[in-house]
Amino acid sequence: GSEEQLENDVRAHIVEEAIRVLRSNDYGHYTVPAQGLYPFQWNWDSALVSAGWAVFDEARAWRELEFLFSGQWEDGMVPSIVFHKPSDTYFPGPEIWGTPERPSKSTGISQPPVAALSVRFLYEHAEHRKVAEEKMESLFPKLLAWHRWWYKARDPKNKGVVAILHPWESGMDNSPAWDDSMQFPVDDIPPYCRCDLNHVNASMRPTKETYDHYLTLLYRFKAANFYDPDKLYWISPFRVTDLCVNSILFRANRDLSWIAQKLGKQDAVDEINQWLAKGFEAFSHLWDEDAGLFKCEDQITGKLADAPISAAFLPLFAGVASKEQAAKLALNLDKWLNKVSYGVPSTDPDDSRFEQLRYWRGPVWLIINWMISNGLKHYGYTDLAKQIEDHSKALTEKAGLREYFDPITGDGAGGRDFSWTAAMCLAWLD
Ligand code: 9YW
Repeated sequence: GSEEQLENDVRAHIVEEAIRVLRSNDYGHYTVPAQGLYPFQWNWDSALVSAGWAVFDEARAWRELEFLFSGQWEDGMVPSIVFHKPSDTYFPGPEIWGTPERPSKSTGISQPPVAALSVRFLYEHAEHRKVAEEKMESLFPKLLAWHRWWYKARDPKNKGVVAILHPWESGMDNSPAWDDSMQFPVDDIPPYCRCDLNHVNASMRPTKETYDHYLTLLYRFKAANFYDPDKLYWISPFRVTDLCVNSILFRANRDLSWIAQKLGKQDAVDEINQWLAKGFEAFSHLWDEDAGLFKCEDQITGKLADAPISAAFLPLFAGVASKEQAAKLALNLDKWLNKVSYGVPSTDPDDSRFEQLRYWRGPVWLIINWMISNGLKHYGYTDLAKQIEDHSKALTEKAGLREYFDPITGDGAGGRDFSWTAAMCLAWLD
């Protein structure tokens, strides 16, 4: 009917907008998350954005991933940010991670390992099969080296799940799940000026106290022989089993194993399958039966972080939750959705730490919505998956391609013309 036609027109317009946003944030070989606010190549942003590019420019999509891996360290780590070109609109930039005399080419920490998922996505959606095969083959050893790095550098105790050593590594900077683990004393750090507050209202951003802790970690890691991967795990006062990184790593391992299989690399398949088996076992310790949710764990105190956050649902995306766990998660998610107008809020709205506008403490993020909805579908919760998809569409129709959204009012917040939100409209909500 005409209503459907109208909806189609609206979506077609958003797709055009999304293409415009990716093109305007395109620096040739990489896409910045947003002009001004985030002027470099961010790791998981780029991997997610490559799926958006894939919809209308396959060659450009591959280039995004190749350029991300041009920043890979010798030990396999792929940094959270690669500083290809200078910019003075972001803090902490290359001079802080390195030194003013010798600015760093990248940060010294990583981010959720989405790239293997993207390689598989690009390969499966490729029209240029031959090119895709070559690209997949050349990216494979780099992906494998990165996943190996996670286990070597971030799981030296062989738990089967990896630690993040900085909230920035989770991608969920100021999640309430870190509150207890961030109680370590702040060092006497050099004075600094935050650039983010030039772009976005302070009420939507992490607090000064949180930033003091971020910087304390950064300077301690730098003092450890410039981010020595063998040292950081042991010296970090922040060491957490994060559900976002671990769910994505688990899923990425499944995709990497699939890729290895395609390429006939049986040794790698075996190695990855061992990670999966160990990971499966380790995830069961992150399950909170009373809450019916997965929880992050502080590896220093051994305690589960009680905060109910949206990453609690990501084990569905990983495919690591049991049927019973999935049923409880779906029940909880349904409750959360009934408390807001638009889901999925990044913290349970009933929790005292919920803040509807402050970054990862309440707002809705489309990339997380995509992962949760994808996971729900996999477990057969199609109605719930559809509801999240509809909310996501409604948000972009109401507020545009913003960084994140207020779950109660549906207003857009944070950066504008945001690349990964655009990519989700192309690769998921088309
Ligand atoms: C920062 C770019 C990044 C994302 C993170 C998000 C935020 C702030 O922006 O980080 O200073 O790096 O929390 O997930 O990759 O969009």
